[in-house]
Amino acid sequence: MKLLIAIVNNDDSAVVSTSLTKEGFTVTKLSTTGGFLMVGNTTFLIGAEDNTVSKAKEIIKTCSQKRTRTTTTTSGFGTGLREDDFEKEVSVGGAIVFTLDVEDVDKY
Ligand code: 2BA
Repeated sequence: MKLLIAIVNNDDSAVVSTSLTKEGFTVTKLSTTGGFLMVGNTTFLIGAEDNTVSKAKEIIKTCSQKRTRTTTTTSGFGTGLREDDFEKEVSVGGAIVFTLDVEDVDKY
């Protein structure tokens, strides 16, 4: 079994979640914040059998759009965003997916 940690744009999270569950995946959705832009994104935890991992990744890829964002907030200053990062265009997403080996799963 693998654990997928998928970080997606908030605007795509509903369709990602619906599409995954429709295909039989079990997902946990976390509200998270990107450390650079300091805006909300969504992190999914997905426990998937090895032979279904590529299907889950395909769904996430299909449902996640790439966007351009401008750093118009000063909320990150002092926590990572530097002053010369202000009003800089960055490309965000589609999705970042980490794939981890799962040693064991216990369900009580
Ligand atoms: P943020 O950290 O808010 O980053 C938003 C976008 O800003 C990134 O898009 C990237 O284009 C740019 N960026 C991030 N850090 C930067 C830096 N130190 N200097 C210059 N530009 C930077 P994505 O790469 O698509 O990432 C979207 C979100 O996914 C990130 O939001 C973060 O929450 C997460 N993420 C991406 N890579 C990660 C990683 N290696 N580890 C943990 N989280 C990651």
